Amino acid sequence: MIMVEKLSAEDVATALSTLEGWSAVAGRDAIQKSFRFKDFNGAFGFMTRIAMMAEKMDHHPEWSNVYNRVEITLATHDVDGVSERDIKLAKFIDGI
Ligand code: H2B
Repeated sequence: MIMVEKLSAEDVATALSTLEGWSAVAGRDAIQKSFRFKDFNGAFGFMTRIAMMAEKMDHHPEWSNVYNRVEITLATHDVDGVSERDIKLAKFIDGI
């Protein structure tokens, strides 16, 4: 199994400064971002692309969808915090 390390609060802050629109979740070691699309099709197409990458990475988002909105929280459950996997997935998501 590939080991993954929990990022320190300082490392998370540094990583967040390289990302657009992601912020730390209050009261929890995780990062979040909200997305809005034209309609449900736009939102679900976006989610489908993330789902395929999540399976490939074996790293999955916590998310919810209401019509054209998608709320995403990223955390690494194995370390109970944020790891490089979350930053990598956040960058992929922003590239869609
Ligand atoms: N996703 C996330 N976000 N964090 C994890 O720790 C995690 C995961 N672990 N997806 C993976 C699956 C693990 O449960 C499986 C068994 O590899």
